[in-house]
Amino acid sequence: MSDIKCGYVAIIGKPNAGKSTLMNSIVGAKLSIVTPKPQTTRKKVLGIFSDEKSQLVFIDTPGLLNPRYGMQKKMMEYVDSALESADAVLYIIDCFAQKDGLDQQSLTFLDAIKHTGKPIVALLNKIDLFKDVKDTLPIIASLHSLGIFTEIVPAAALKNANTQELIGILVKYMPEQDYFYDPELLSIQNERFFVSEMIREQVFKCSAEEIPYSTEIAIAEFKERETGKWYISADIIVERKSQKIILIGEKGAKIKQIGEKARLAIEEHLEMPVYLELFVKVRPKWRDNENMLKSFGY
Ligand SMILES: Nc1nc2c(ncn2[C@@H]2O[C@H](COP(=O)(O)OP(=O)(O)OP(=O)(O)O)[C@@H](O)[C@H]2O)c(=O)[nH]1
Ligand SMILES: [Mg+2]
Repeated sequence: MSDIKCGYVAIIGKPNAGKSTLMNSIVGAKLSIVTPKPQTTRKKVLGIFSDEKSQLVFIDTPGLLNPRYGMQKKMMEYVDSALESADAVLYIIDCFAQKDGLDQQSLTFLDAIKHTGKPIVALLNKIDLFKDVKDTLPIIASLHSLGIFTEIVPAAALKNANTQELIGILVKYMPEQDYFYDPELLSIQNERFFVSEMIREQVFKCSAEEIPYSTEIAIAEFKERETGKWYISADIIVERKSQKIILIGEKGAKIKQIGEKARLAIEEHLEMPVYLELFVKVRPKWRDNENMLKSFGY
């Protein structure tokens, strides 16, 4: 039997808790997009942490919610399937937002997770927002009293604080088995996925109200070239004409801003100069359209 410990860790929690930030911090690469807005992550994103003796395959998931659209239903299916494959669940809590104890919705979600019978490690995130770390002690005590968590770890994903301790704890719950993936590998998603996510990240950051939530990205062309710039064109899908007008902006200023920021991120990721073209298209009610969801990879 190998003495390597290896397995899957499902990162679960409410929207905006810091799940994607945590995975990126641990893996040391920007694999999952992060924005200040809730419901940023929509699919499962894998991040692989390896050292000489262990491999943790993290599954970042969309924030827990009660689905209203077909898209949100799919998002919660990803959470279910991540839970299914997990050897341990890492439940992330924004301890600043939940400083008076977990809300009822969180407790309901946790009750369902408990029924999987998997070990649940709580990560009390964003402790940097407290002036005095001691102020987190009552929250830790109230989490203890729930009797759901096998461990409770205070941390700040954004500052990479206490994440080493977390790794040590998670490894304990992994079965003894050989590496699933080449230890050099950080992720298994393809470049098209990263590119579309980087564009979506800029739409989230550069637009307001319902627009980010009504938007999807479809890569239309992805041409790798031996010499010169790679050519990538993508459609930004929205639900209404009014949203298209806002996203394009006066004289195209908004879409230009989104394109420039996305291109810089894509170039850094691909380590290649890129020519990026964006088109805004209206697809009414795509979030409830099974075929369209499928074509967007849900
Ligand atoms: N102060 C502070 N902010 C954090 C920390 N971790 C994450 N954040 C911020 O919290 C916001 C949400 O972070 P994400 O990583 O996108 O959260 P998420 O849980 O993946 O959110 P969804 O994908 O929407 O479910 C971002 O603005 C992060 O910068 C932390 O430790 N401290
Ligand atoms: Mg996320």
